[in-house]
Amino acid sequence: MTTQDSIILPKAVDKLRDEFPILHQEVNGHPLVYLDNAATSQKPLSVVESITNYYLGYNANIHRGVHHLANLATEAFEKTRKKLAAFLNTPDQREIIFTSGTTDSINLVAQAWGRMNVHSGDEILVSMLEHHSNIVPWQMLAQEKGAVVRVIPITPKGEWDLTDLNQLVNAKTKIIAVNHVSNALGTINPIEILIAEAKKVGAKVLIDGAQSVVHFEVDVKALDCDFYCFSAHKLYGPTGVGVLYGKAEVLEAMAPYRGGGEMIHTVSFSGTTYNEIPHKFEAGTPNIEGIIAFGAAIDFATSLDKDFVQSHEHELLRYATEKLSSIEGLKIYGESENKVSVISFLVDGIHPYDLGTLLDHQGIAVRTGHHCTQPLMEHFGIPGTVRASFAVYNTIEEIDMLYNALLKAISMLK
Ligand code: C6P
Repeated sequence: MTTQDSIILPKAVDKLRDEFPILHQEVNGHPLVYLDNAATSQKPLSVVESITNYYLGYNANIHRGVHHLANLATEAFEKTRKKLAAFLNTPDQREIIFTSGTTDSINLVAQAWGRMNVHSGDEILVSMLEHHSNIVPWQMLAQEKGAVVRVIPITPKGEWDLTDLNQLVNAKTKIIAVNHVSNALGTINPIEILIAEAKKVGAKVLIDGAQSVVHFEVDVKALDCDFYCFSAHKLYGPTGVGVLYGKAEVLEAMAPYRGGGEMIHTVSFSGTTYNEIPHKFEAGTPNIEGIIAFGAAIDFATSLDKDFVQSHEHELLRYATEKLSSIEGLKIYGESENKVSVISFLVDGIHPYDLGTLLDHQGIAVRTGHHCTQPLMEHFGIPGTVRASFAVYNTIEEIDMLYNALLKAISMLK
C-alpha cells in the first residue's frame, strides 16, 4: 500500500458504505462488522430500489402481453441479459440463461447436458475444493448412468495438486466441473490449465464462478470454457437468481431441462416443439424483479474501479492474515499465494461454532461450519472452520475489531 493509497482508501470506502444502509447498525450493542460476504454480499440502495421501482411502477408478466407495463417489464428483464453478456464478455446474448442461482445452473448442465452425453464408464472430474452444489448433481448423474466421479487432490496449502493431470484427464473424461475460487479457502484455481487439458480429450468444462465474479473480471471467451455460472446474491444482487453462460452450439444441442410455459415453440398433444436458446431453458414465469435487480447489481459492480477493488481487498487480506497469524494456536486453512479475501481458520482446542457465537456477541458476523464442503473438511480432518470473508466495503478498522474480539473470545473459551 502506498502512502497515497492509505490516505485515499478510507474516504473511498466510507463513500461506498453510504450505499449500504444495512452496515450502519448495532448488533448486540456493538457496531455491526459484516464479514460473511462469501455467503452473501450486502445490497446497495440501487439494487433495493430497482425492486421497489418495479413493483410500484411496472409490475407485469414478461414476454406475454402487448400492454405498456408488460413491455416495460420485458425490456427491463431483457436488459439484464444484455448486461450479463457484456459482463462476461460474450457478444451473443443467447448464451445467457437465467437460473435461480449457481446450484440451479449446475443441475441444469448435469441434467440437460449430462443425461445426453455421459454414459456407463465415463468420467466426470471435480476437485477436492468443490462446494456440495458442484459435487452432488454429478454424483446423481453418475449413479443414474454408471459413470465415475473423479477428484483432483489438493496440496497442504489448499491448491490443486495436478501432478497426475494426465491420468485425471483422459479419454473417458466427459466433463470437468470445478470452481474458479474456493468458497472455503479462497484459493483462485488455475482453471486455464484444465480447460486446455479438456480440449485435448474433447471433454466439456463447467466453471462454478460463485466466488469469483465479485473479486475479479471474468472473460468467458478468453477462457474458452463451455459453461460458466454464478449467483446474483454474492455480487450485490438479490437471492434466488443466477446465470448460466453456455456456448451457443453446446446449448443448442442440449435437450430442455424443465418443461412448461415460455420454453416451448408450439404445444400439441401430437407433439411439442421447443423455443430457441436461451428461452428453451427458462420455463415458467421467472423471478422478474430479481432479474431486474440483478441488472442493477451488475451496474453497481461495473461502476466500481477495478484497481481499487483489487488493491483494497488485497490489503484487507494481507492485514487480516498478518493479524490473525499472530494469535497463538490459530491456524489458517488455505495458504495459497493466489487467494481472494477469504480467511478460514481454527483455534487450538476451540470449536468453530463457539468462536463464531462469541464473535456474534461482539457484533461480528462470520460463518462457521463446513461451508458446504464436507469432503474438504474431512480431508483436513476437521469439523469445520471459522470463515471471515471480506468485501470491498470492509475496512482495516473492522479487521482490528475482529482481531480484538477474537482475543476476547479465546480468553473466555480457554
Ligand atoms: N456458497 C458460502 O457460504 P447458491 O446457493 O446456488 O447461490 O450457491 C452455491 C454455491 C456454489 N458454489 C460455490 C463455490 C459457492 O460458494 C456456493 C455458495 C455459500 O460459501 C453458501 S453455502
